[in-house]
Amino acid sequence: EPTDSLPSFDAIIIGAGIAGMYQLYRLRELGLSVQVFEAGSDVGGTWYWNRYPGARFDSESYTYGYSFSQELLQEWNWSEHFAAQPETLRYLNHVADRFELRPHIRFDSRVTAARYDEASRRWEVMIDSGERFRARFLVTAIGPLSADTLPRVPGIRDFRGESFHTSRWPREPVEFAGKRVAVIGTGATGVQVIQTIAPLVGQLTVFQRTPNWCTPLHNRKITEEEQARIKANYPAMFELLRRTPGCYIHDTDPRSTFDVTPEEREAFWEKLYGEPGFGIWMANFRDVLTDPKANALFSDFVARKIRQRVKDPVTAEKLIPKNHGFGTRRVPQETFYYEAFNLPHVRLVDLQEEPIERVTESGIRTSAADYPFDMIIYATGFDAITGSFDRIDIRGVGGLSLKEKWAEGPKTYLGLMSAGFPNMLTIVGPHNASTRCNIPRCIEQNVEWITDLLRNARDRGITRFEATPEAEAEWSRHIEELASGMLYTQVDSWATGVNRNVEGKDVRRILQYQGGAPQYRAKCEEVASSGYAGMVLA
Ligand code: NA7
Repeated sequence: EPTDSLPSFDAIIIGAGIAGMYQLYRLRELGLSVQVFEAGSDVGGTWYWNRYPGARFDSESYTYGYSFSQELLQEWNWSEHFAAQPETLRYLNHVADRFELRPHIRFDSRVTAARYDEASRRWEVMIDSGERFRARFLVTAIGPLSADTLPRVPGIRDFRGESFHTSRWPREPVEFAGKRVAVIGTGATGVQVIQTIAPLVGQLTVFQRTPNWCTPLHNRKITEEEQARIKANYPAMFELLRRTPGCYIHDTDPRSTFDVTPEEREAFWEKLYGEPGFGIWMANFRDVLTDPKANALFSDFVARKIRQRVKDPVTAEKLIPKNHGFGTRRVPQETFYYEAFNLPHVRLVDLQEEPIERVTESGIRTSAADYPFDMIIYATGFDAITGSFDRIDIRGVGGLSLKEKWAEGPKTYLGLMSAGFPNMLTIVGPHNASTRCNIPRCIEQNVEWITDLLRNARDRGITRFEATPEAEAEWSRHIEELASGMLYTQVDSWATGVNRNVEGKDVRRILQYQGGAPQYRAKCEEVASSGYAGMVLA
């Protein structure tokens, strides 16, 4: 088929999650013709795919919803301070219906390739049916944690029981009663699954490679009174979220750990441990995530909590991280996680002592034993931040491959674009503040910045824009500089791009903007108001 007869749009958006839906809303408002392609059968992205038992927010529900519509804010009632996945998916469906987004979204359509054509200054996009489409602008809204990964061990396909990756959980109900269940992985996902299914299963075996520092979520229902207060307070709350580094209601404590007496310190940490949400991570003393001594003291506080909550001292020691400090990896939020290990039918297998050798027809074989199972749950995470890009064959000017360009680490300008890939924008891309953020807040900022750029392009008749290599190099320097004082850069995790299940992803890279959302927002605004410095518009 000749290229110029392909269905053509002003913009193509990849993904109909929180980011893609909002970008669609804004570009349609601008009067552009927009087509969204979504791999899933419905809207919701992360909340469409992650239906595993126990999936829920770690952000306060009312801080997470979209902020762009007063009507939406006032009409939606969150039922809990930290809503569970089914409620969030209902919310996103409500948004899609309310703003009539579905007619512009094509479901069950995974984008496999995108190629920039210089002659026409357009992108050509291919989906898994083989169909092709064209658009002036391409916006990726493909999620930082959407490319799921499985362990690189033999035999995964041989297993005869049920097996699921948490982010590919079936839509039909899964029965647990009486079953012998394995969970591999103890990240934020594994923790939610384990604490939820432990009381339901016949027998639970947790395969842990690295323990994490988990802290209590303290979730509860929102009362009618609270509901009214939340709705009346939205403007002030969003003002606060604009000021805090991660757009949470929790703001860093300006004091150092060493400004106070040991007694005051202990009392403050007790208070944080008893409060809901991420305050313990984000509103702790300012040096807990940067000063190794402060970090060690607080890690010791949490270790004592774990020892108090887990009855068997051997299991307790295994659940306490030894090689990384508190908060240097994503902190899983839990309810009953540590107590689950006190149940007689729950056991912990430490993969540092006995690594998995293979999956068999009937279960899992480690170097020490054969464990029989009816079900294996892979809570093994994602090829984070760049993985979703690597899975699409994206080609820029002269056939340049994005995957190859980013092989040693991403190169971007503002985390929103990459030189050599004109007219392409990356919501929640690498080097963006979004993955250190209460994500919808940073998504809204990304989307609004992109919308302003495309409005500008439309009004000024601009058909091509691209970041300059110099601006990109400068941004990379800035990113590295911001990350340099942070303890998390010395630890393997998805945030540093390490995933040994993926070829070539065994070295740490700087993938995130560490300056905080307010500073990031200011940088983006500066670029826009200077007439897009660092970019060539033509
Ligand atoms: P994470 O946080 O990347 O956790 C994945 C877990 O799976 C982690 O405990 C890994 O151990 C473990 N894992 C991965 N591969 C293997 C193999 N091959 N063998 C044994 N164990 C393995 O992903 P989540 O889904 O929990 O959370 C992702 C984010 O989504 C989360 O931070 C939230 O922000 C939302 P490891 O630590 O690598 O030793």
